[in-house]
Amino acid sequence: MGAATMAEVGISPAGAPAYFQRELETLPRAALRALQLERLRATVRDAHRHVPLHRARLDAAGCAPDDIACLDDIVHLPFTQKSDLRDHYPFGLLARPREELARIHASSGTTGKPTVVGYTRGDLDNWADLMARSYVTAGVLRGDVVHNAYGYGLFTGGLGAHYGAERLGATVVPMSGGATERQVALIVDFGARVLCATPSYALAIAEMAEQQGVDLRASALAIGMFGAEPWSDAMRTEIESRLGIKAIDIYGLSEIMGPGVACECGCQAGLHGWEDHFLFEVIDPETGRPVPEGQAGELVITTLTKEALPMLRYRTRDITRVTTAPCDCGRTHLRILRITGRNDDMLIIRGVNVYPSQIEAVLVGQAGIAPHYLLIVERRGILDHVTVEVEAQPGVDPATYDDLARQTVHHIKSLVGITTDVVVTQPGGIARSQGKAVRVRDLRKKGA
Ligand code: DLL
Repeated sequence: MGAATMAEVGISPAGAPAYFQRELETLPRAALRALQLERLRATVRDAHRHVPLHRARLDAAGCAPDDIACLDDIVHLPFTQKSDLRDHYPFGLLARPREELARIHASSGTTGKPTVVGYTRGDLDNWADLMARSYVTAGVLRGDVVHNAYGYGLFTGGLGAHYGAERLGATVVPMSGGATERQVALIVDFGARVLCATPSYALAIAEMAEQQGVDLRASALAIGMFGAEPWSDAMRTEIESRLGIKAIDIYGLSEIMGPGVACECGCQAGLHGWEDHFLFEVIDPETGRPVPEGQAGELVITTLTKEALPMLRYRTRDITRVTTAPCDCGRTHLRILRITGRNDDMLIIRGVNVYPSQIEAVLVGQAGIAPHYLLIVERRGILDHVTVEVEAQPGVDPATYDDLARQTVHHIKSLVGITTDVVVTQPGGIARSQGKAVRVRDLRKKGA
């Protein structure tokens, strides 16, 4: 379905929500599920026919593509995970000949081979539509200046946000990350209404503006499209007040597409996952079984329209909850609640499971403390131990740092339930990110 026929772009008479693809975004849930079933069957058929790994696994599980009678049958399909992509590096999971790829993206991968993903023309077309849909869902209008500070290159953030903005009919400023001083100047000079960046980099931009005496709250900036890393509601409040914008959460992953798999609407009450293109499940990461709606678990995604790289039950490792309750914006697609963190990032401190974002939520907004932090995890004897390095706000007397640290230890203990050491450093003591922030240094891992 082309954008030209469906788009109702930027038509937002006061109060009325604008849609990019109204019919699809507001499809009654029964029709949406029927569409999903049809597309699921086609995807499984395609994967079985063209991808040896999927064929072998489906056959071994006794799942013939034509046996899928209803969406719930998905639980019989085998999972796919990141290591499958690595093990079949670079093109082993493609369902189309390499010659039919229009583009390749890859994740850097700190260990071993990178994860490589490919797109046909049709995949890129759908991606641009879904990103454009996400922009409109967030409140972006045709003709807006979109300042894109996501990294360009193999990372999907830059080009994903770029082509979606072009598809919408916005004016894109292809900045990429870095050169923060210049970012501030161009946001002001070009009249950007929309900022695309990781939340941590958005904060670095806010800080740079403040240091330069530039008040971005007085600029045209109105909306931030922030994602690619976990962030907390406390961080949202901080960024919104410092930039004078509405901060919208956007989610995605390269294995499934890139940014635009799910995006918040103006209600900021969960991210609409685009169910006409993806099937979402939440499972218990231990047992692999689905959990009831509303309960936390690992997000699992099956692609429904991807040609080059169909993914069956991809285990994202991201922990969240979903709801199919109606949303005030009128969109019928389910909502994924804020991603608390990745399974891999979970720390177990004396038996308590902790995500870095929970500690972030305590630090951000605390008087005297700046929202820049690093968690250092090490083994002391038989126990894991966390030291929280966090910055003091500019202007705070260094003589009070120890007091601040003691208060922070107390807050973390009472709100998160773990005992940590806290070290308060001078402003600027923690490295700023230009993309995905590194929040944890794990000294238990070799080479950290
Ligand atoms: O980060 C795609 C993206 C770009 C999304 C720009 C949003 C904006 P990857 O590099 O493959 O792709 O990393 C995907 O990042 O599995 C999550 O763990 C994390 N992530 C992405 N968005 C969010 C979010 C891009 N809104 C991995 N909240 C995912 C929390 C997020 N975590």
